[in-house]
Amino acid sequence: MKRLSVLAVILLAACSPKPQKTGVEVSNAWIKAAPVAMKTSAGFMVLQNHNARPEKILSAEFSASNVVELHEMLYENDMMKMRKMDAMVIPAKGSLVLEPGGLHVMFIDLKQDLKEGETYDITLNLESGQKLVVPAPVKPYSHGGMH
Ligand SMILES: [Cu+2]
Repeated sequence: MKRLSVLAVILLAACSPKPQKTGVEVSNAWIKAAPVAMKTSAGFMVLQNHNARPEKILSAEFSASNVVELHEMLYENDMMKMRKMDAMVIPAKGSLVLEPGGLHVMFIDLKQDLKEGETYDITLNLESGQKLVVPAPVKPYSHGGMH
């Protein structure tokens, strides 16, 4: 009987669900290398929302530029344009990809060169009140001036 209850405990432990991830997880963050004369750069990353409700990025902070905006790229009259967004939504139990040619965190009026090998924090202010500090390495990207 004793042996049985021990076995039951072991089985219970093995079958109990793994601790569920919560919150927003960030991966593959990077910043486009740019000399200060270029004036602008952009940050990219993948955001994974483990929560059962959507999360919103309301704004972002970056120490190496005077202005930080949330941007999207879109085609309008056959022209690639960038547009400022009021917020970015990370779907419940879903992900949001910030990548060249799409969504990005826009850094305007750079204060300094952003050189390959450096790492800067991008801070995201979420609707839930959480401040997400994302360390992002600077990487070269040579596909034109647009983000
Ligand atoms: Cu932009």
